[in-house]
Amino acid sequence: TREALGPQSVVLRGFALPDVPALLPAMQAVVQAAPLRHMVTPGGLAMSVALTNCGPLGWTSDRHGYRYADRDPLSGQPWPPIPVPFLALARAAAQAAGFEGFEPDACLVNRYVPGTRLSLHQDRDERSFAHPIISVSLGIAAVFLFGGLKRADRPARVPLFHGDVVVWGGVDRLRYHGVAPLKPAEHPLLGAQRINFTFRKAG
Ligand code: MD5
Ligand code: FE
Repeated sequence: TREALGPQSVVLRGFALPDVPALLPAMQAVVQAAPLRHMVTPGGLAMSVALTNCGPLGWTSDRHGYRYADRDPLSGQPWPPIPVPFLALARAAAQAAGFEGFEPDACLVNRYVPGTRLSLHQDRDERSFAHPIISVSLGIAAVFLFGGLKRADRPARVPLFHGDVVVWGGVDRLRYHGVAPLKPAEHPLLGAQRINFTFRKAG
């Protein structure tokens, strides 16, 4: 099923479920090459979300700011490639939402454990805002906060479950958004965590 979140954003419920058996081992290979880590923000605090990347570009943060980098700052090596099943899923979801020809060059992998949150922000480190963003949720449920174009706009609360895929584009691309603190729960495949893959064309 599909639920419209905004004029050009949609939740595809369970869209990733058939791909989970291929996604999980591929993710294991990514985190083995580029471990999940807590990056520091320009404000000097460690993020509660642990993250890593795959693909030509990876999103990073440190005391100096946020940027996309072509190497993992921990290893000095390029980020691991985007696994084929990840790419196939991102392309299929974009197409299902009406965005033809989406070719991501960045896949951020976020890990949330109970208590982890992501405060309200806009995604604006990408070169162009013309491309959609695809987000895949796995593991325990989260409440996604979907705001407006101004930080003060009160966000809607949207539960996201294992296998859900969300596509944002067009007029919804720069909306403020975040994730409410995760409630304790256990998922049969992933345990007490939520994994999110976020696909972008950043360069
Ligand atoms: C998450 N991650 O669930 C979300 C999924 C991030 C992040 O927000 O920056 O890593 S991506 C949600 C998103 C992206 C772009 C636009 C909008 C939402 N939006 O307009 O609401 O870990
Ligand atoms: Fe974001």
